[in-house]
Parts: sequence; C-alpha cells; structure tokens
Amino acid sequence: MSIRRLLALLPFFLLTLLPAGPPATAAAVVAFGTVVPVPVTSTVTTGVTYGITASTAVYADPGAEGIAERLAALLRRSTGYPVPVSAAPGVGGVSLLLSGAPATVGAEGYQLDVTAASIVIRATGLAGLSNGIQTLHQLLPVAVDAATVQPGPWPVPGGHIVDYPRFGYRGAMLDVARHFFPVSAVERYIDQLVLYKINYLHLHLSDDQGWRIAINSWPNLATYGGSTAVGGGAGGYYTQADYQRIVSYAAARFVTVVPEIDMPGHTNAALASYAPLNCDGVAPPLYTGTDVGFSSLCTSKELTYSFIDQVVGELAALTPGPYLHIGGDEAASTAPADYAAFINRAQQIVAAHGKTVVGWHDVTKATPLPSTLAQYWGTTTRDAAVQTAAQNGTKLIMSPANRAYLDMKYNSRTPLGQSWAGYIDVKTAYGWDPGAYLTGVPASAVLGVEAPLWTETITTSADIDYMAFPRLPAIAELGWSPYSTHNWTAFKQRLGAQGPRWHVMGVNYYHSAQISWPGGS
Ligand code: TNX
Repeated sequence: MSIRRLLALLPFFLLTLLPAGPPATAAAVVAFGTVVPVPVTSTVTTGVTYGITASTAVYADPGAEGIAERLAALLRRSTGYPVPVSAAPGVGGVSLLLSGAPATVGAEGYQLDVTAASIVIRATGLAGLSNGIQTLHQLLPVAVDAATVQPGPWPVPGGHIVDYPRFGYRGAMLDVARHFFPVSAVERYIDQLVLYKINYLHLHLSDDQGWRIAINSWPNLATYGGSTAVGGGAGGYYTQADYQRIVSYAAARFVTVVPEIDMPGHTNAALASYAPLNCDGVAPPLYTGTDVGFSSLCTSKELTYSFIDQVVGELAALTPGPYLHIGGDEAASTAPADYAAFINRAQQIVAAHGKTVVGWHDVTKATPLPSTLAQYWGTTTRDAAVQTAAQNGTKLIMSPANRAYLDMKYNSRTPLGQSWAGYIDVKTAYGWDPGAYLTGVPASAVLGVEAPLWTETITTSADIDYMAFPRLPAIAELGWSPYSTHNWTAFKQRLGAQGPRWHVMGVNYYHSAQISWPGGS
C-alpha cells in the first residue's frame, strides 16, 4: 500500500478507536449539506458555527419537554455536560418552539436556524420538532453518537433549513414472525428509523413459522404457535405488555406502529395452534421452512370470522395508531372467489374495531373499502388490479420488491437475504420515483413508501443493520425529499457521509462499493 493510501485511510483508523480514544476528527464540523433525507431548502452560513458547551441548555415550549429531553439525553451521554431542559425562551442554547415556523412546513416539517449565538427549531407541532432534532442530530459531530463521554468540542455548522416531507407515510416493516426479535432489538431499529424521519413501523406479527403476539382469547397462538421459527429455533412472542412497550417507545418518537396479522394465507402457526380453525379439523404441524402459499384459514367456517374478530379486537385495543394490516398476500391455497369474500369480510371486521385496513396489494383483487390502503410489493411497473383500484380511489403504499425490499441481497456475494426480486444495491434502491412508478397510478394516489425487511435469513440486530444500511436511508429520502432534489451523485455523497456516524453508533452497515465512504471502505 502506498504512503498516500495509508494516509487517506488514517482518519478511518482513528475513528475505529472511538469510543476508547477519541481522535481529533471527532470534533470536525459536519458539512451542512450531508443531511439525509436532503432538506427541502437549506442555506449554509459559511464560517459560522454554534458550539455546544457545558452551559448549553435546551429550552422547550410547553408540550415539547419530552422532545427536549431526548435531545438533552443524546447530548449528555457523549458530551458529559449537564444540558438542563427548561421552559422557553432562554438566551442562547437550543430552543424548541411551537411558533414562528412558516405555514409551508405543515404538521411534520420544521425550520432550523443555527447561528453563532443559538440553535432554534420551530415547528407547528411536536412531530415537526421531533424531525427538527433529527436534522440537528445529524449536524452534530459524529462523536455525539458515542456511548461514552468524549472530549469535544461540539460545533454545529451555521445555516438555515426549512424542511417538510413529500409523503405522509414513510414506513419500515420488520418481520418478527420468521425470526423473533426481542423488544430491545425493535427499539434499536426504531431509533435508527427515527434518525431518517421514518414515521411508521409495520410489524409483521404472524406468519406460517410463528405467531408473535399474545392474544388472551386464543392463548395457544403465542404459547404454541410462537414456539418456533424458520430453521427450528425457539421463536418467542410479545406479551401484550411487551407490544405496548414497543408502541409507546415508537409513539414517543412520533413513529406509529402498524400491526399486521397476515390472512388468509401465511397462517400455519395459527392453524397448528387450534385444530378447529382448519377445514378438516386437523391441526398441521408447526412449520420451520421458508415456503409460502401453502396455508389458508378456512374461509367457509364461521369460527374463522369470530377468531379474526377476537384477534383484531384485542390488537386494535392495544394499538393507538389508525391502521391494522391484514396481509392478504400470496394466498395461493385459497380459491380466488373465497379469497375475495374473505378479504371483504375481514375488512368489515377491522372497520368495526375502528381501524383503517392496510393490505398487501393482492387485496385489490377483492373489493377494497374506500379507506383501505394497498401496499404494492410487485416487481413490475404495471398491475391491472392495482391500477383500477387506484383509479377508484384506493391509496397506495409503495414497496416494490425489486427496489424497496431490504431482504434482497445487494449482489451475488451478499451472505444474507434472498434474490427472488433481484439484487438491490444502493443505486437501485434509490433510483425510482414512488409517485410515478406504476403505470396509470397518479402521484395523488400514493400515500408514501415502505421498506420491508423479511427475516427468513435474518436473525440478529447486526443482520438487520447489514440489510437496512445503507438502503433504508435511500428509501427514507424517497419518502421525505421532493423529487426535484433526486440526484444519485449528490445522494451518494450525503449517504457516504453517514458512514462514520454508523461506525460510532455500532451499526453493522454494508460498505457498498457504490458509495465512497470517507476514509475508505
Ligand atoms: C414474499 S412480499 C412475501 C413474504 C416473504 C418475502 C421474502 C410478500 C407480501 N410476501 O412472505 O417473506 O417474499 O422476500
């Protein structure tokens, strides 16, 4: 290796010393233009920085104390400063204000001003302030993400941002059914999602290989149906208290949980738990393989509908968010007419429990309720049933499998994941427009995007990290930033700049060769 190459790698090696021995680079001012998703408008004030110091306080308007506390906790951990939180307005410091933002920022946007004297985030509501502190987080030196106290200094680059999302629905899905993930792993993922302004977490709570949420009226679902996983591991399930912990952890970060009970297919775990749910009254064995399309609830039995009513009833009562996902995908073992009739009844049941139905786009083969959302997971840019539904008013969540599926391999050498929808490296994940992807579907029919992570091959948080990073931030940017900002060359630079932060955070990201990671890969 040449001396030059060695020198080029030096900052990276120094970074690897964090948090044990913080390097000089820890204090480097973050470039203003590296925020992901890219803000709607931002203007850097060259040469100006705000320094977080031992006397920095966070001032919060009434109602924003929780958000202020989250910011203060982040700062305290790595700066070691006291960072008190108090009522606005203060002099200097960081202010979180619920007044003064331009109306254009809407419910989720914010304005951020960093001057030498202060940092001020303004929004019209709490979600906007929460998004604003994520931008501020990304503008802090990467050492702020260290788990232990670092020496600083803590400069924030000066400038002005006005920012708001393109789409109201920016989601990520975690399949906790194929492999079970404990509450702590889900909370860790939520923290990662929030940094990129994702506001929905879809939990795929049941599938052939496991039922992961305790249902009091049908206890065997969790205790037996949840007792294994793909490959035959021990499985697991969330108690209702566990689920509520996830829901409130997410809600405190302005993330809404969308629970999914997949039906009528993907139901072997339920069918194995209760023999009467089967048309022939015989419970199949638990399943630990990875085939799809072989199971179906018995659409002709009334018991099936009281089962759904009770399951949905309990889940709806535990879920403050507006949505309940009924799956509906790959029901290859349900006759088409039975499928349509089943989905139509299931929708009524969900609506009766006060929730809006979400289904995989297969549900457009039934008769979607006017409020039902269809989640597109196909690999083509044309789908007749989806197009007709959209023209009749159905709103879509875009998760094309060959773009947005985080379980697809990056390339043939990726050790985890699948490849049925193709390889998805970062450029492919980023290179599409959710608002103009499907032929005959207008942008106005698109509610947003979601990046699903199926977990047949994924078993640990490190695996989640590896598949989600760096593609999740690409999907997040498609969901948040105006399409007029879409530019691969600019995006890959911003994305690369996140690498040192992920390193400090302990995120096991894939060092895609498409990105030049600062200091090398
Ligand atoms: C298809 S996409 C599925 C899932 C699998 C996934 C694996 C969809 C709605 N269903 O059951 O886990 O492929 O990539």
